[in-house]
Amino acid sequence: MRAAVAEAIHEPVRVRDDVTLIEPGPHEVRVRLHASGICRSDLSTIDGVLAQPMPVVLGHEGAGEIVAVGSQVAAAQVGDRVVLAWIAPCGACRHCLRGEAHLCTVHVKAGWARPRFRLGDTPAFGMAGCGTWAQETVVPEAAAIEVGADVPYEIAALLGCGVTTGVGAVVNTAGVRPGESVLIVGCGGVGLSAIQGARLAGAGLIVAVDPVPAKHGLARNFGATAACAPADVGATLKSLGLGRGADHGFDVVGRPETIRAAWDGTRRGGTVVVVGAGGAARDVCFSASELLFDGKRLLGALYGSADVRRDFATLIGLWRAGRLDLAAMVSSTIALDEVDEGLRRLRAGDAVRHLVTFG
Ligand code: PAD
Ligand code: ZN
Repeated sequence: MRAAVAEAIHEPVRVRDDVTLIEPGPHEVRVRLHASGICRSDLSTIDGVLAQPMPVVLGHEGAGEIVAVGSQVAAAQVGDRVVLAWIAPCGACRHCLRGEAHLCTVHVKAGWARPRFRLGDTPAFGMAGCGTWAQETVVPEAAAIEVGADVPYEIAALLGCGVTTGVGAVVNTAGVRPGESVLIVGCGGVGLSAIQGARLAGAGLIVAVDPVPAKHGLARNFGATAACAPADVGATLKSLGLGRGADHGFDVVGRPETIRAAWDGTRRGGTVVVVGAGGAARDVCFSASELLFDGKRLLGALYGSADVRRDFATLIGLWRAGRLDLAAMVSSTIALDEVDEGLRRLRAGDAVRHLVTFG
């Protein structure tokens, strides 16, 4: 079958047609992909910012239908329409039992121990345990979450990463309450989802920051009160009566300076949430004094602190009720062969989400 593969960092992504899959294990399912988003984390894998074992079939934000199930699969059935979760809760580890399903590593590690793709004779991994830029993939049953047959694949795919992460960072990680003020640094697919999350949580003022002017109109469309360039954050907050900072600040870029911008734009006692996925070699500076005396809470929002078993259904409910705009998140749909162009446009900052579709 065909799949888009990164063989080494900084190498161009190649669409190969000699990719094969292992047979699903007893608790695994094989999924035929219909739609898959291009997320910045795919680009960060190619750039070596996010470490992934290679060669890797890219893509981790996908939806499709189950075409085969392992011998001990409990509930999933051939024909089910599913969204793939890149952190699938095992349900039994310490994190799962503590209600921290987003920190479960059981299935992630299994994907590293037993790569599910082959390039000729060479084993290849699936990005973040998924590998959704492929016609088909094999994942644990727990990673294939059923959605109703009424949910178009192009809509369902978005839940696999960006929307769940952005909305979840606001609702689950920060716990934004009605009337509170929010600062969002970075207005890509995840940041715009965070803006939608802030609107859903009933936030008062929502301030969006992005260097790309075209993102400002989009941010306002999704619910931001104001949008500005990075250099203008202080003045914009002040003009809205938030001179001491917003109640909650979100970094949705993942660079030291944007994490700092989120921290600096948050009031004393407020919550600072890191959503962006930065590299292991990048340090962020905080003084010992400010960490204590500013009394801010600094939180990481891995996968929007989501429990996919709960949150995918909640988000679909909001979409069905017309309260979560998923169609507007899609900038374009492209074929697998055009994935390079989608990556180039994401890098240039002109995309919300490009969706790879498989017909
Ligand atoms: P994206 O490239 O679509 O959006 C990033 C946005 O940041 C773009 O609009 C840029 O213009 C903007 N930007 C760049 N520099 C600045 C700056 N100095 N100040 C403000 N904005 C800036 O990416 P995305 O939305 O797909 O992903 C955003 C980040 O979230 C990225 O680091 C990705 O890897 C990470 C991510 N994290 C998780 C998670 O589990 N926490 C999940 C998915 C993605
Ligand atoms: Zn992602």
